[in-house]
Amino acid sequence: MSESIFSHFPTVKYEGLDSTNPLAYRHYDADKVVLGKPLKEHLRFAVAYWHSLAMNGSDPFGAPTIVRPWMTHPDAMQGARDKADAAFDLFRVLDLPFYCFHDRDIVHEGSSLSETLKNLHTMADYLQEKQESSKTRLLWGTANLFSHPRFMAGAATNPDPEVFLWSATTIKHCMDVTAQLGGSNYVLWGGREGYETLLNTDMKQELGQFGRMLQLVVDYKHRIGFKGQILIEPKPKEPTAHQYDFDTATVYGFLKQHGLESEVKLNLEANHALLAGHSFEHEIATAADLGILGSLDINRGDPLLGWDTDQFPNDLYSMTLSMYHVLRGGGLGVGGMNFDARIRRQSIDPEDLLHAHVGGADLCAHAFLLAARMWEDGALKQVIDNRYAGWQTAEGQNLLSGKLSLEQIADKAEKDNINPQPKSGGQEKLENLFLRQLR
Ligand code: XUL
Ligand code: CO
Repeated sequence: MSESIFSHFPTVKYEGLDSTNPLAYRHYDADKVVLGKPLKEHLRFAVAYWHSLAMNGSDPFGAPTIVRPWMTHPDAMQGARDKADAAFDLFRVLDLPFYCFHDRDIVHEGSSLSETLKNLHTMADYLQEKQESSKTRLLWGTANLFSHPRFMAGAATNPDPEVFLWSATTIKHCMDVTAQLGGSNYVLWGGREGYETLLNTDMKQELGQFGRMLQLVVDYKHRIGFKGQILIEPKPKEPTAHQYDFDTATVYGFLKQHGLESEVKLNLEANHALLAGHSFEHEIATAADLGILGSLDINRGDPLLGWDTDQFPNDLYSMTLSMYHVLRGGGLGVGGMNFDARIRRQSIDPEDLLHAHVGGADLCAHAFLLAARMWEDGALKQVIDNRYAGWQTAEGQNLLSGKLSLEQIADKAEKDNINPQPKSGGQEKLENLFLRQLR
């Protein structure tokens, strides 16, 4: 176990609103009991290994700017261990309860499938050791089935069955490792599961393969007795022009088609919602209503840019609405809030990572506390209940019961000489009501 770039930082503490310490939590009071349980159990924050430990700041126009010692180690396996040491130091400093990883974040590929899997299991054993002396646990594991060129035409949806085989094998081992480390969830983000042009794509064939892979995953979960949730992470575009798991509604249709809607939930990401032309709260509310709200990837996009910028969140308005719908949906259960966010290319100091997470955790905690207060006082719910109150009357219920045919409804409407009057939606008043509570 080596010293790392994070070893010398003290653990970030909650110091309250009056603190002027930039590396203190001002809202995230982990043990504060809200709605019957500690804040940390509602929020279940996680650090994303790929952004915080593996990302090097390179972009299509320039070389890496973020160079960590483990990235240049001549012995790659020792580099992977040094990276894990740094990861657990970072978790200790941030005092956050969970982390998430892809196989490729924790260790490099070998020269064959077997060697690649051996590397994975070697590092999983090392992470298990690290967890023994840490409070931080695994929120979810996943497989990177998109970076290597073999996946350029997809993983499960690849025209070549050998790539399907490779992917299925990788997922099996990543699920084993996730179970070994006590992960609460296993995530499937369809990296390159999509297409660029119909000139070379048999969409029906590809979606059939995609459904088969998901069924295999669910069957295996039950066979090994994995108690966690299987989660799909929707995203509409990038890297492919047409990603198959477009948004919550699309994925729900896919789950229904394969009879898996009670087996699989969703991991929703704020930036992906934006790319789909939705808001984060829309995606959360939709999933909550469909009973498939699983976990969240917390970040933000840039509305001026059409790609996944994965920035740390800073919009209290949208995050509070999002948290409100998490509460309305009954909370995240064994899901959590993973900071699928990265520091900018110019933020090259280790300390930049700390500021990013402290700000993100505080923003979410602040939003959650505000949403909890709104949920408890019930004013917003009251407005909506009143707006739909007509449906609670005997007449309203009758319409929904299926007892009346279209002809009976038409006869009755005419007999009663109905004359519905427009009513204000009161949007501006409600926006003021909402804004006034953001303090
Ligand atoms: C990509 C993305 C991934 C998933 C995990 O946009 O969000 O990092 O969260 O594969
Ligand atoms: Co994500």
